[in-house]
Amino acid sequence: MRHSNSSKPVLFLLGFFLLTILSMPFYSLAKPLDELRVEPPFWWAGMKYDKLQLLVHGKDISGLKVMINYPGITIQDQVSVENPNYLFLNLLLDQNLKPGAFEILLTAKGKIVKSYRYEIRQRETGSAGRKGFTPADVVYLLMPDRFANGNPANDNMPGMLEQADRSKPLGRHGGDIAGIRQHLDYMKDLGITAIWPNPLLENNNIAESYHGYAITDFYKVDPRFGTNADYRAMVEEAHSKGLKVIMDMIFNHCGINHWFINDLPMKNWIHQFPEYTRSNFRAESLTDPYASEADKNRMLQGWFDKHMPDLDQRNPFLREYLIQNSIWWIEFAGLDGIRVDTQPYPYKEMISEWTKRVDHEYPDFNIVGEAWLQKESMTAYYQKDAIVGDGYNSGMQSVTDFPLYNAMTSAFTENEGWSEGMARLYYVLSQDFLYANPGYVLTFLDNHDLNRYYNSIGNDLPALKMALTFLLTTRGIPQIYYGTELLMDGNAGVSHGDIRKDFPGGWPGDTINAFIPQGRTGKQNEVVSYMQKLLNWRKGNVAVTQGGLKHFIPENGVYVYFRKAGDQTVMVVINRNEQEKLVKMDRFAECAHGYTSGFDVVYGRSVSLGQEMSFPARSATVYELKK
Ligand SMILES: [Ca+2]
Ligand SMILES: [Ca+2]
Repeated sequence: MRHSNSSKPVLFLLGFFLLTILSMPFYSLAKPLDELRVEPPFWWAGMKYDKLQLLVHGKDISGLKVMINYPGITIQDQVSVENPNYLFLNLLLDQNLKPGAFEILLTAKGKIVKSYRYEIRQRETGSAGRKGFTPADVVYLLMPDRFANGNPANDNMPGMLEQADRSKPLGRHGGDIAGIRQHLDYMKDLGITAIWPNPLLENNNIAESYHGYAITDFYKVDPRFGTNADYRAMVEEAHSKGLKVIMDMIFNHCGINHWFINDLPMKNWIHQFPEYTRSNFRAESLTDPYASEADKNRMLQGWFDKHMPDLDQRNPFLREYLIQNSIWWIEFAGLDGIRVDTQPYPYKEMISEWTKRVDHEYPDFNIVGEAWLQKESMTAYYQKDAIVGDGYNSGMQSVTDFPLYNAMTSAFTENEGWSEGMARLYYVLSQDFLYANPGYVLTFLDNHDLNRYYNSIGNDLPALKMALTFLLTTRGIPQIYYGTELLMDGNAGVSHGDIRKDFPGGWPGDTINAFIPQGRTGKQNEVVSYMQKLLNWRKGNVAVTQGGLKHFIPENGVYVYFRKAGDQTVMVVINRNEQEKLVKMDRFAECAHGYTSGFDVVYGRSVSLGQEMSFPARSATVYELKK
């Protein structure tokens, strides 16, 4: 049902009426009969996109007439839907719209029944030109509940269903935004340049609310993590230290206790079934030329989990709601990037519309999609300007590189073979012709859903160092999961709690404080300083962060590759063998020709380049080549 209130005489009369009541001194005393919820709760002047959809929620409001009197804002239409507790307002925003505040009045027979004070804010200077994360960044993924508890006073909050209990692997442990802020210097010193916290928005669920992926309010930070203002302050503080912040967003589902799930605007806001129907989790069906509709629908429409209703992004009101929500957070919190959860699970048309809208407002922004897919071709399909597939363009510059992740889990520990060991890396990278932009894939050894890498490789420290070196010097945007530097060990098969352990020292009273060298073991400090060297060096190295890649097929357990930009060349040699290895250099002449020495970036010494060079057992060597 659509109502229109755009006829001119009506507008004139309304305007007159509004001017009259707004000038009355009693007006500020008029209290709404009950609370209205309006989302987005405020907006900004000077956005490029000239429309704004407001979701208005309140008891029995659908028949009320909405009035707004503010220069630069026109109500295009107000829409009632199936549920009488909703109104959707489509507003037109004039390019000359100025910051300020006004009342959204809901009236009946000329009388104000409810009102909401709406605000048009001033954008931050340079907001539209913000720079997203790039291959020059290294992303640190941390689980806020498990990283650091900076404020024990917010561990339990009124109205929140789950209480903190640090003894439960899947319980809430009390980590929060204050904890992240207290350790920004730790992350900066480690050498990472961007942080990706798992979702921080409200998850008011009875259990397992700690992970954040069952959101119950898209506009509110969970009070056990802090406030919206705390989120913003965290971003500001991170920026002041040269760190970017990437927000984790979810468009596929929300939490079963989301306020709008408890009072659905319309039936097709979510996918509903006669009985609980789970997704088949077969993203392959979406690109499979022989896929049945039944399989595709089950994939797209089935619920991710019992407590995660599946949103139907074909619903234009919901689609707009989600798109605006993401733009609201970019603008409000000052984000540098978005990581979008379960990227193939929402309708792909919504994803491409969303990325277009984000790109329209923020042309240099960046988004990484979680595409948990086994094949390079499928991963490539979900990247912006994909050159494989049916012409679909997700508009997403970055996608998670699961094929390389899979290869890395065994490349440095299993025996070398024709297609085993480091050949796995070679095979994955050789498929990069499928990608529109292979340099922008997100590469990782593990994350919050996967076995800890140290676990995957059987607690093999030299293998970890080889893997980290590879991760930080091959193509892509590296992502490191918190605790990798502490050799955290954990198996997702045991429990998700096992791969999401508390960072020692993050809680008051912790007996070990691994944030400082004195609190770490010798092995942990060895990894931390190894990472510090590579990460801090990487920041300024154009060859690795922007340059081309040329590699040589792994032979006899040795993998050699070069990164080159302009006159900067980096040579990486990974020797998997149990013994030191002599390597003949003539094979690499096309890359090494003309260079006379290499500066070892980890050990800080120069070596002359000879006909034959020796590389230590089970190690990776990174040389900056010099003429
Ligand atoms: Ca806390
Ligand atoms: Ca879905």
